[in-house]
Amino acid sequence: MNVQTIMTNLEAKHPGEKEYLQAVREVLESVEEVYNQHPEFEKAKIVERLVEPDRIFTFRIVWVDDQGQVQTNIGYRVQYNAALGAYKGGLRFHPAVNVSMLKFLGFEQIFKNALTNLPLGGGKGGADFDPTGKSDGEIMRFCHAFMYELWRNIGADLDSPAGDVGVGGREIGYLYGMYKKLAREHSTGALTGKSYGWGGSLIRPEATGFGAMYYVNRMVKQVSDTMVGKRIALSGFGNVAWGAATKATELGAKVVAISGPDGVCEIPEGITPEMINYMLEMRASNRNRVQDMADKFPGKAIFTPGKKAWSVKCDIACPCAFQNEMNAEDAQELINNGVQYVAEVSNMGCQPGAISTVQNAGIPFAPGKAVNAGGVATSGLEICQNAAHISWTAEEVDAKLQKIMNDIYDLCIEYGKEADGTINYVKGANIAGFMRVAKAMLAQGIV
Ligand code: 2IT
Repeated sequence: MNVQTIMTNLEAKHPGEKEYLQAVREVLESVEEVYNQHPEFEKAKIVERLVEPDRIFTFRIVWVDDQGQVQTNIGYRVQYNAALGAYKGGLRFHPAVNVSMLKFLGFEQIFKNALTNLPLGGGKGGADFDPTGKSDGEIMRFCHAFMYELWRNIGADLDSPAGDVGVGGREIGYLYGMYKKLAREHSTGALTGKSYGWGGSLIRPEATGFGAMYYVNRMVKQVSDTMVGKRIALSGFGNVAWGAATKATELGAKVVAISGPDGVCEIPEGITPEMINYMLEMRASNRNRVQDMADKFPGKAIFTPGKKAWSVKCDIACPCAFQNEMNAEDAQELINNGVQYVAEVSNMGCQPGAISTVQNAGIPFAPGKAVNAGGVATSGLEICQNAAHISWTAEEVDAKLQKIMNDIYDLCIEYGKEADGTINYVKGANIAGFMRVAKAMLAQGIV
């Protein structure tokens, strides 16, 4: 494989799909050397097959808003790769959703799911629907209309969507309600992130954030350091940031910043359990404003409009909100302020320039597909429970999640250790995930 040749062809075939091309380039650059030691990969054209999704569904969604106006949106499901299992990955509702975004997320999902060592293929979907300012009734009608189109293409052994940005427990409930009605079967494995009591798994809401902090805890231990007293800056205030803030605080760290599209809240004394709880209300309100935290906790949370979480002095920086939310200048500001670790929790949260700035400064950087894999891993555990018609305790799920995150961490070390002893977590995660998928594709022949 020659990465440049492949990228030139892809750029010509998929002009303008910037995020997709960025995600593919990162993986190919990581695996190039190992790939070229395996002539059987080249012969079976593994990379050329892997970069194109198996299929993409695009559909129109119509619904009626609270004013009685007819609204039209576009929905998608990218079924990327099923070498390791049925397609699995979230649904994103956000106005910027397009094919390129879902292709990059789906591509990342393949390797992330492979890292969990559970039988999960890769997929992603969503719609250009903006939940900001929508009423509960509007959310329900939109979710129902979305599922009216999607339902025939999903199923427990076919494709199992979950939440992502803009899709949480409430949305999964509405989506499942319509799925069940149309499919005429209570097949809980067709969606994950369900509420506890009708097929949902305990710990799934917390899992992405918990898993991320289990991983960060290992990064810190790697250099004989401790989480106790560490100042952590998180971006976002959604489900992922909420879980991360909970576990970070439990591990003795201090979350000193959360952020939103409107600016950043600095929390000099560290986030409190009351504030962590309030994050859930902020998300459910659909106001999409982090300033609400400062209004609710005056003096404890200090709001600065227009600033990112990366402007706050911290030891550990964790993007938890959206792709490309940290650029090279942000990374430099963090380094100038003494950051010691950067762990990407959001998918592709850091721009390539941010990653190289951090790595070149000798600061450990871990990529989203490893750090945030606890979310989809726990979705995999939810599917296991659904298939067996059982429900594990929170302790049981958490123990399995911890084991999976520890195993992912060990894999990243195994494949990412450089000759000089330093660890390239990006390379480690990409090679480990890729090898699992490539070997399965080889074993299954040319399909
Ligand atoms: O990015 C992700 O891994 C998710 N949004 C969760 C996917 C899942 O199927 O649980």
